[in-house]
Amino acid sequence: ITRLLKPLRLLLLGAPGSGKGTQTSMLLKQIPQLSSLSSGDILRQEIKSESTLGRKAATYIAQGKLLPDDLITQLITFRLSKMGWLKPPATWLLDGFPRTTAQASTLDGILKQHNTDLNLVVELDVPESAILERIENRYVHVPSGRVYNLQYNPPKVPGLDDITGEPLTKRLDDTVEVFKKRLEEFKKANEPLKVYYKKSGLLCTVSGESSDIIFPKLLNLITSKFGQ
Ligand code: G5P
Ligand code: MG
Repeated sequence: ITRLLKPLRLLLLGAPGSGKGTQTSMLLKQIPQLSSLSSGDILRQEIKSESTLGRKAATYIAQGKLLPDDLITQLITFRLSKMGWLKPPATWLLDGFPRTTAQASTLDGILKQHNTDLNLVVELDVPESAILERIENRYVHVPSGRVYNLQYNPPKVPGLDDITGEPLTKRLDDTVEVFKKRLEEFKKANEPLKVYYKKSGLLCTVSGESSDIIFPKLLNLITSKFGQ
């Protein structure tokens, strides 16, 4: 267990399949003070509940395209405010938002209005060759966002979530064709986003072939800056 001595407001960046969700759940286990929010998980819950927003989101997600900036920014900042994360001492982790410079500068503006800010951005740098095969073997539990992989972390009972016993599903964007498109979209948006966070001095990179190699590096980085 790791205790933070200062509030951490962390953004994880990384390609589709790089392990943002995986590192998030590892960090939550290790750092009880931390809470997380994943834009993709929220959108998948909206799709499952067949809300108006969910129906709209599905048309983008199914094609591997990013949602329009204003739509996703409104959705996420509403959640941030509802959860009390805009109040300065909050400690949190964002997975999947912001992912364009427009989203990033809007979020910065909102945080600034509340006298708070992001204070760490970490890019998970995983070779493309390592992530392609992860996606086809991924299964998810939509209500919780828990992620499984048939090789790397299989569920205890095939097809069922470890905690609730509810059925696992495939993501509608985890096909070879859509994955290619997601990767393209990622590369297009990520370069300028990295420049943006490099300018503000927040960007760090953690590299590795697997999540087990990345996790101790990520934890070290966090504890060296925020904890013991
Ligand atoms: P998402 O949901 O944010 P992506 O594409 O950014 O989706 P994804 O696919 O969720 O990212 P991840 O979270 O980085 O990837 O990876 P993961 O789930 O932890 O790991 C992938 C798989 O590999 C899992 O099965 C895991 O068990 C396994 N694994 C992990 N580590 C290892 C390892 O070391 N070895 C092996 N063998 N396996 C491993 O966004 C989805 C869509 O929502 C919209 C967009 O349409 C987007 O495409 N969206 C937004 N649109 C606009 N703006 C935003 N901010 C948006 N956010 C979401
Ligand atoms: Mg994810």
